[in-house]
Amino acid sequence: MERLKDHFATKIESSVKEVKDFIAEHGDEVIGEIKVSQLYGGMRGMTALITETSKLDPAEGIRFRGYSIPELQEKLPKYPGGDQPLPEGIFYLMLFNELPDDDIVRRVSNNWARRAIIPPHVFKVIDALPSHAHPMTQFIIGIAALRTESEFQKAYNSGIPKSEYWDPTYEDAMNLIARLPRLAAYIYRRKYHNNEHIEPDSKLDWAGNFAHMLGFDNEEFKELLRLYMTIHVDHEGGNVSAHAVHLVGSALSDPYLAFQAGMSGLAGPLHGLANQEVIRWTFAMRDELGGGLPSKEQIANYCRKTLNEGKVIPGFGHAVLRKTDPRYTAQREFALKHMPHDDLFLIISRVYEVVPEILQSTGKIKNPWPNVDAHSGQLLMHYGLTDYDFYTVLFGVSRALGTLSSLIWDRALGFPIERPGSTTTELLKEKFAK
Ligand code: CMX
Repeated sequence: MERLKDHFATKIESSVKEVKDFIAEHGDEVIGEIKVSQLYGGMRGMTALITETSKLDPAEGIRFRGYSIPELQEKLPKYPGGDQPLPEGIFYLMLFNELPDDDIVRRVSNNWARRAIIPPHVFKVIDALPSHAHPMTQFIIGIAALRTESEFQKAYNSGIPKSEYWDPTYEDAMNLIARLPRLAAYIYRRKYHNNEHIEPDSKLDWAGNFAHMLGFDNEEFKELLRLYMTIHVDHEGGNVSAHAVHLVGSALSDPYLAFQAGMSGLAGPLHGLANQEVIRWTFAMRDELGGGLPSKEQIANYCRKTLNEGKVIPGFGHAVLRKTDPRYTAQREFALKHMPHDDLFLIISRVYEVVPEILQSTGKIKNPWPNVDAHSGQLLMHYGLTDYDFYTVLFGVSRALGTLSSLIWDRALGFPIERPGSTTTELLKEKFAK
């Protein structure tokens, strides 16, 4: 067995015992109540899942295995000469619950580089799609085509016992993570760069190589992608993409099927697609106002118009968070350091000054503050990645790290098939009429 997997195997027994003992001692205790309004309201605030890799606090934001984003920016290993964390590090932290050192991160990098082989039929499947197919459509179909490589499927068919499910899940997860940058870069170069593809450079780190295959060898862009790939990994278990991966995986659908389901959720405009929508909305505003930096009043009027048309202002609001998303702040700091005078950054900053008050004034929006998607497009635009309908694919590549490390733990801990109950309005009415 390889060293990383070997190390993971040593963690399983004690974790399984810990969970078993905990359930034996506290299994009958109550952690909350469910209100009727929550059944109709997208289960907001209802703790119903175990996701070990990260926890979202409404007031403070995300913590990965207890560490905030600024803490991780300080503590996780960096690329030589760089100052942003390497995504290999946050993956290791989420999966192993240990902070990695430089050596371990290099091992993860090398491990993924070895696994990053995509069979030719996957490219043929992508090539069969019309080039106008949305990049997320191509990404989801590419993941489905990669499923021919599933180790879990093979192992299940050969009758592997339940106690070993985690092993082929680990293999599939690691292979998929290793291959996604290549798949995403293929989609990008096919759609926007005349099908001119760039060979991987296995000497680079995972995100650096991804930037290289996309066609961006600028060191600053590579640093951006390392940050981007780190902060988008995970947002506890209840968001649509993470929940979908967990739910579909719970049927023992292999990681390719489970992750594909998650990506179908991420492609929705209220979730990950918001990163493309932010740029679309901002450009439409800029164009309507005649270009340049709009005044606060112009932005406010444009926001009111958006709301009056019954649309959302993309990049603002959150189902859990009740403050500015620390992932937004991390990106804003990157912009302040590297491009404080960028035209689009000035617009995004001014939008940040105007939108919360307008959203608050509607009286119905629980969180008027910006989320992760309000900023990411501006940074990518600055370095020339201007094809914004590709942005959600970048989010998706990163989200693999959190959702798939969680899925490995789901199998290691032997979590059952997910099957919550449902009821009907009629039955609820009857219940409360009594
Ligand atoms: N613009 C306009 N209206 C908004 C809004 C926004 N940015 N955010 C919330 N609202 C509205 C809701 O649509 C809802 O309206 P109705 O009562 O008429 O249905 C009302 O305010 C209350 O919503 P909420 O409880 O504050 O927010 P939800 O938990 O229901 O939804 C979210 C959360 C993110 C879907 C929502 O804020 C939104 O649509 N934001 C814009 C899209 C976006 O940026 N999504 C990305 C989120 C991060 C990610 O997953 O990537």
